[in-house]
Amino acid sequence: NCFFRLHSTSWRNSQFQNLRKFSLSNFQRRYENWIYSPEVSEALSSKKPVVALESTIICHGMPYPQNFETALAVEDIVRKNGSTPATIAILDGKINVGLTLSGLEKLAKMGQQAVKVSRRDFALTISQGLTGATTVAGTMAIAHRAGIKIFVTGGIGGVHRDGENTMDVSADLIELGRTPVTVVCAGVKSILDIEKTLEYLETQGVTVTTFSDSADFPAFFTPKSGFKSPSNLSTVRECAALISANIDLELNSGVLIAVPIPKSEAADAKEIQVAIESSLKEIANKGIVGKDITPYLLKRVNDITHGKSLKSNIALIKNNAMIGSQIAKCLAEFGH
Ligand code: PSU
Ligand code: MN
Repeated sequence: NCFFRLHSTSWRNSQFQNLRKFSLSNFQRRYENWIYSPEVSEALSSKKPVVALESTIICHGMPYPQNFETALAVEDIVRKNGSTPATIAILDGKINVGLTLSGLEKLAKMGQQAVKVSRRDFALTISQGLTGATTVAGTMAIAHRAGIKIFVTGGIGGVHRDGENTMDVSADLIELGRTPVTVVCAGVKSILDIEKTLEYLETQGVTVTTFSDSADFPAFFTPKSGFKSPSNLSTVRECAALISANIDLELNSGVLIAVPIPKSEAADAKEIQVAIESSLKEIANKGIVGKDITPYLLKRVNDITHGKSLKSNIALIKNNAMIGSQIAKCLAEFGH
């Protein structure tokens, strides 16, 4: 779909649009493609807490209709815990901060037909008028420009296994190094190399903390990865104080808060591990590369575990939404 659009869009038409834009100021040009939902726009202008949510998890991370139901449920949890949800995506070339019900449904039904938009994909997706789902990196970039400081998701990308040879390191890690947004997630999936991911976050200068009494960094489907988190904080208030200090210093780097999945919702570690190993063999055999790797692994792990991984995935993102919304509320009380 994307390939077809690239080669068929009228060149003359796009040249014409570019010429028209010369009469606008840089500022007008920058925001001409942005649409805020009334709810988000009101919250931002009255300095109420806002929580950004990503859309790649909807289009490339979960099947329909669970993706649609989960996206709606997560938005509601954010509201119930005192913040306003801002799901971010690109619809027909426009950056949407906060989606309507129909926008959300369109994306959920499009699934993998939507472009997976990380930092490098914005210019192309917008200039070609395409519809895209933003990754953690993409969502952070937009959230920051919209003035949103907290972003909740399930899991972030990381250093892939064998990444020292393939150089497959998610752009999420570099974005965390250069964009001052806090990402609340359930750690990193063991489809990745968790140890190297933590190492790389350190290199990028990202403040990493685990929201727990224990300093064990979580492994997404399970509360413990066996790798030590650089720090751990056990209250929402401490998390908000940490973010506040990061913002005040203007370090311009991000914060990662890893929230372990509640024990009652955790998946069977061994069953997940077996599913991951066999999915990793499949990508090698099928020659799947680049941005298609993560969506493929997520889907196959879910198939092999007969939906058990999806069930845990939904539970942990809801838990993250609750905590992230509470942190955003507390951060607003600190004046941010
Ligand atoms: N990990 C998950 N679920 C997801 C993703 C990662 O458990 O949905 C998505 C996120 O949008 C993340 C992206 O930003 O995959 C990372 O992709 P890549 O590995 O290609 O950088
Ligand atoms: Mn990659």
